[in-house]
Amino acid sequence: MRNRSALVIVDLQNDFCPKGALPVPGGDGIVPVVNRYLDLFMAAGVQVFFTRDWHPARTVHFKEFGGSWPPHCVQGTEGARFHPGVKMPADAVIITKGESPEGDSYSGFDGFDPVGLDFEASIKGRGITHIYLGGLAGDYCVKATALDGLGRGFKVTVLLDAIKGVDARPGDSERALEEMLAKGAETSTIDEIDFT
Ligand code: VGL
Ligand code: ZN
Repeated sequence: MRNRSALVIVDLQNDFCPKGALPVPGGDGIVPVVNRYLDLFMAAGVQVFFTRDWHPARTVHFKEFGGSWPPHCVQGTEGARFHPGVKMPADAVIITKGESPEGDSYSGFDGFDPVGLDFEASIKGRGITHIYLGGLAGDYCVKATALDGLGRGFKVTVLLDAIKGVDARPGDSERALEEMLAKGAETSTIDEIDFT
């Protein structure tokens, strides 16, 4: 049922796009299809969520402080803004994650909505049981969000044409997808989308 569904676009932010601080190769290539999904889901009355990676300048997530990554998506910077080509619906709900200086927070389920509800509470409160997932990076935050969603009993459909992986090791995206499928995720592309 379409109103038990949500479209969740993960971390489609400047720093994950070419020229950003932690670029996903071709990451901005998903923007046109994400806009098509937005049109389609909005027309069907489906609630849309955008997660954003939103780090303090000093966090154990960054290499300099013991983590894995160059500084990226620092709160309030241009790199942390959503890609300017995304047609963000006025009633989209933004889920903010990665604010703690003490953790990584890859999953959207580590994030909070604007009134401070965690993502699970925020979607459950809206009666949502099925999430359709797109965004960046396919082999990190999209994967983590999918696995958390499945683990919490949500139906998860990965939008294959609206994700893009880092592939730090060749094959990471492929393995991420296999793991999501093994845990029960379904997949779709824009031409196959069916809300019934
Ligand atoms: C992400 C690495 C570090 C992501 C966030 O959004 O996939 N990846 N922080
Ligand atoms: Zn991050």
